[in-house]
Amino acid sequence: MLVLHGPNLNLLGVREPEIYGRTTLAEVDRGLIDRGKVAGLDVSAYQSNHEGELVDRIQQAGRERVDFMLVNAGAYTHTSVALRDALSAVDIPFIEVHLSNVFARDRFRHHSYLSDIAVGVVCGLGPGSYRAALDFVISTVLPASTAGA
Ligand code: CA2
Repeated sequence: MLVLHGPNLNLLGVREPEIYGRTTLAEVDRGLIDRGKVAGLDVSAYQSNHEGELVDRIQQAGRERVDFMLVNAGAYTHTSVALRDALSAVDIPFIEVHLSNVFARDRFRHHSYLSDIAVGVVCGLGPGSYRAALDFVISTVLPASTAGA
């Protein structure tokens, strides 16, 4: 499973802790990787501030036949047809994740180019948004996809 982080999320835990908390991105990733390992799930993570690099990583995930993704596209959530097209093209199921409650913030954050093609959306729980999404994958999605294997 791949966790994809978009622009500025590398600043997590370093800037604006009142909105995004004090946990760093490395700590978020470590928590997900460790939780995955306990469940027998290989979790890798990738962050980029560049739209094209995120598109490239999604296409690579398609070639690697990645089974599931957690996607926090950051601000590109609200702007990027390119990320939407890439996610549609690879056809890998994904959960859209946000640290903050985007619906309690600026109106322009209420629209997402990704939500309607996502399995689901988790927002507002801080790093717990990623954990909740991962727990869903571990308990619901992957057991079904490996049933009978
Ligand atoms: O709440 C989220 O996870 C967001 O995806 C974060 C994006 C924002 O544009 C979305 O509307 C919601 C912004 C990421 C910026 O991350 C920072 C982290 C720490 C300090 C500054 C920025």
